[in-house]
Amino acid sequence: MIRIVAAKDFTPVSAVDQSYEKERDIVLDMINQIRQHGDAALQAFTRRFDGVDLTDFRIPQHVYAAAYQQVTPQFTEALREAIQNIRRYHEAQRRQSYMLLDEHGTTLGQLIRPLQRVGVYVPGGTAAYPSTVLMNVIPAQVAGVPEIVVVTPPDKEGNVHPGVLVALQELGIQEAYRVGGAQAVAALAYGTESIRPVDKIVGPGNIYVALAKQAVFGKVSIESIAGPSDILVVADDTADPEYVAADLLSQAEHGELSQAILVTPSSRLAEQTAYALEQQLARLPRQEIAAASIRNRGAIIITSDLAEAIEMANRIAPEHLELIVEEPDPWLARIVNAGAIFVGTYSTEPVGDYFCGTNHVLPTEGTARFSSPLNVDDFLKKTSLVRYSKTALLQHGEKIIALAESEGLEAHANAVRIRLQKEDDKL
Ligand code: HSO
Ligand code: ZN
Repeated sequence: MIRIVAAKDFTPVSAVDQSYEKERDIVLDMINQIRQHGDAALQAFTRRFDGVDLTDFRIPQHVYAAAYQQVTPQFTEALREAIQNIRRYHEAQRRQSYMLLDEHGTTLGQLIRPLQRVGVYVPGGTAAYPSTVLMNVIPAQVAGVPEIVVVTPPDKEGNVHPGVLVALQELGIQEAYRVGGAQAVAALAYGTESIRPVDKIVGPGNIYVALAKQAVFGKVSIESIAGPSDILVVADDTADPEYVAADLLSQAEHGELSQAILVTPSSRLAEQTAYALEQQLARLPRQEIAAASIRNRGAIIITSDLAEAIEMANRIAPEHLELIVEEPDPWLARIVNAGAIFVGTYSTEPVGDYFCGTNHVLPTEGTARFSSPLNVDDFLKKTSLVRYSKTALLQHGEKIIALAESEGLEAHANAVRIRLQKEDDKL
């Protein structure tokens, strides 16, 4: 069922086939409602979209303890170990402020400061992923963000996914609200009576959440707009087709618009992977979603050699790139566009989704050409520091005056000139 094509005949299928005008209008109106009516609007939207009437959005403390009873001890154990791994990986991303001193006693610096208040959107429904809580919260914590607030939609009873609650508790998140959708994004951006506004909103969500994040960008920062997940496997004859098929399906099951692609010079691997894919697909609980994804956007691309396969990968700029070839290192060096690279038979993509420590919030839809995995820098900002000395100003003042005058900005020139004159008078 998956299409097998020669590299020259491959045309990529985009996930974005419409402009979402209607949805955008709805979202803009919702944001206005939240800005005008605050909690009252939040309550009305929660009633309409989540089917539950809430007056208190804050997740009460007692539900966390109860959540541990609803997950398995293995889950909690695994989650704890994943937290440690993710923390260790992200701690290596910490940055230092720096200072440059010169002989005139001038100091120029770059100060690194964490954002003060960050909102994390955690999706609900079938996409309620405790792993996503870890991937968004931990880099913020490592950056030193003092206030991290989480929002997540409630179910019809007003409850939140127990795995998500356990994750929040394990990370020590104190401030979490049962609100979701565009209304939650609007509340985080503009604030309501019960939710104070944040400086940045991160986290995946449906199209309404994505459009809302886009709409509030500028008032607050956002990390990116998450598209459907994708994977591209570059493999040669040495790869096991059953492994390759399993890895393709691991991302295909995310959604009908997810993209799973194998690029290989081996037509034998292509045929065998297509066969294995059918076999495995038939046994998957989410086979409808995965099959639709394979039908919509899946492909096996046959190239003339590995060099062409790598070229193709760079052009597609996948979110996840698996490199399963006999000698990966020389090829690795030639990959320039990928969110995350998984090298070798045992680096199957879910290792990164859940456990090894790298972030699973990655650039999708070819945006790996210009953006990076979510990381500690996303939660830091820089401030420049200037400490000019008298000697330096006396030495360089005339140059600054000349530059200011060339721009016709006399007040700029004056700010320097007045100092030069006064210092001169003192002599
Ligand atoms: N592969 C997804 C993340 C995820 N997978 C969460 C499972 N849970 C985007 O990189
Ligand atoms: Zn995944």
